Amino acid sequence: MAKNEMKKILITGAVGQIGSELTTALRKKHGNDNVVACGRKTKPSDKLFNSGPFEYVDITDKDSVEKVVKKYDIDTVYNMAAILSAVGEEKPLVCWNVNINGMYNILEIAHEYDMVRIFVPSSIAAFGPETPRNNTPNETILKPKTMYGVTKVAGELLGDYYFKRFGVDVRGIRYPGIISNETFPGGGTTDYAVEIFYEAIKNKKYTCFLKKDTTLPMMYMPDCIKGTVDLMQADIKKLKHHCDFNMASMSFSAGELAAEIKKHIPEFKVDYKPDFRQAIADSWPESIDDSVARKEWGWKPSYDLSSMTRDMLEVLGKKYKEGKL
Ligand code: AKB
Repeated sequence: MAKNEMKKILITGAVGQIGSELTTALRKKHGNDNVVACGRKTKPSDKLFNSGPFEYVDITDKDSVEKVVKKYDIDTVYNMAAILSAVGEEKPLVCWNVNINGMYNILEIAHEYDMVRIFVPSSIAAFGPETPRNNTPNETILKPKTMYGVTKVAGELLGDYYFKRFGVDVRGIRYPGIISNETFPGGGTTDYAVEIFYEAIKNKKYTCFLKKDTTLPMMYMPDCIKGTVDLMQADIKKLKHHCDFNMASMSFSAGELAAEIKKHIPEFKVDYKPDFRQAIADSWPESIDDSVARKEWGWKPSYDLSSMTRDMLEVLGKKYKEGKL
């Protein structure tokens, strides 16, 4: 088999918001038995557990990763295990340990086992207050003020280093806030944009932890999964970048999202009580320029604010009626 073919895939952080849906998508594409889902502690959903192999792995413990890599003959890793921005400010050392030491273990194992490809997510958190806030370019000032952001910049550099120095094919995207309806996000600053939908459906009211006019780049999960899989399949000869692709689809303020939901649920009420996450959001861009991803691997999103909102309310509304929310 050519080194280019991904035949046995490991997903760390598979119980998390992106990891869980990525696991489903990759199992559909590559076959259930070829995609090993890993979590550290959290019990996987029945869907995740019953659809293919599941293992408990702590990425900060190299041996535990290596055991699973050997057991399944893994050649590709999507390293989705991470501590996000808000929890990262509460527990900066844990954030560094998981996001950097954990990632380092994955890269070392990839190098030792001559793996085909590794995915390492970055984030809009790699940017900081000195970065141009609108249409933020791919190449720009990276001086984040959160520990999460520091680990994202260091992670991009580490991934690029492993590519250049050891030839490990590491790829990564700077994710915006991801909106989804399957697994709840945990510990991020953009989480409000998911919570608001659940509360709109369940209680018709929501207290937002960011100010009404706070605008951030966001993306609907189907686009996030498509972009991630497309980058991993892109022809390496066309990639000039590796671990630091801007990827955009929509930007909106908390107030604009509330107004969009109100079009469907007119009685929905939102009030705003900003907490410590406001300062994190204020240090991030409002919109980003993803022309590099479009050019190098053909990135193109499908959802905007209105189509994402309609779909979120439809999916969650159905779950609510079935007593599953
Ligand atoms: C967070 O809010 O921390 C994440 C992110 C933008 O990386 N969703």
